[in-house]
Amino acid sequence: MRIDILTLLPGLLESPLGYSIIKRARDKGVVDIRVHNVREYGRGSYRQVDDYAFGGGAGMVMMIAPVFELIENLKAERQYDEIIYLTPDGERLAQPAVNRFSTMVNIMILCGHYKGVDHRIREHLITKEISIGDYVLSGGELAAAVLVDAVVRVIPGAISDETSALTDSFQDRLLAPPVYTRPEEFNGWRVPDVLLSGNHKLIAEWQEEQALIRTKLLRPDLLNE
Ligand code: 6GU
Repeated sequence: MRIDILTLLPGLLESPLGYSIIKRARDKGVVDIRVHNVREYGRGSYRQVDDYAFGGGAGMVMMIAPVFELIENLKAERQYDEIIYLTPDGERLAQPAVNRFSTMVNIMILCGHYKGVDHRIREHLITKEISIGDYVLSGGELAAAVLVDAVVRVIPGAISDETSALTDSFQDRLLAPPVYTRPEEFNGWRVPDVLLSGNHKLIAEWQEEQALIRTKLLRPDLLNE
């Protein structure tokens, strides 16, 4: 899978995409992530990428031409399954969309900044608008890191233990059960006996029950979807 990310702040993205599962997936060739600096397509000797909003109001708007040119250059090289714009007024991201993105061949992600991008980009080039939650970030970069992390970890081959991503919270619409490791007792706090029993059927039943209890308690909304 190939992911092209378009941003005004490439530095903000490179670090979060350089560790752990994403780094290993990139090193293995499971995913090819390219970060493109929109400023390289900026106008004039100052490489201008933003301008005042028509109609007034505070805040700058990302200009149409630099973003258009970069997107068109990329589209000339390959076909994109989805061109995603990250914006707080997009569709709220959840696991089903993440799983769908993970099956795609090429996706492009545009990070919004300032007051956002000229709306004509959204009308004519963007195929999907995504938000990562009901709060406002300074730009789409951290949202892009969240989206890419979520997508890459479910690509087959990204995680060595292939069942691991499937046992994540949300994959079965349930929160994950609690987990423990050694020692069996710490400060008098014991690991639940069933997990030490060696009875795999009993353990699986306990984990399923815990997942259901925790979902009912913490996220009852997930059970009514
Ligand atoms: Cl995708 N972008 C920004 N700027 N803020 C957000 C967001 C995205 N998702 C939630 N808040």
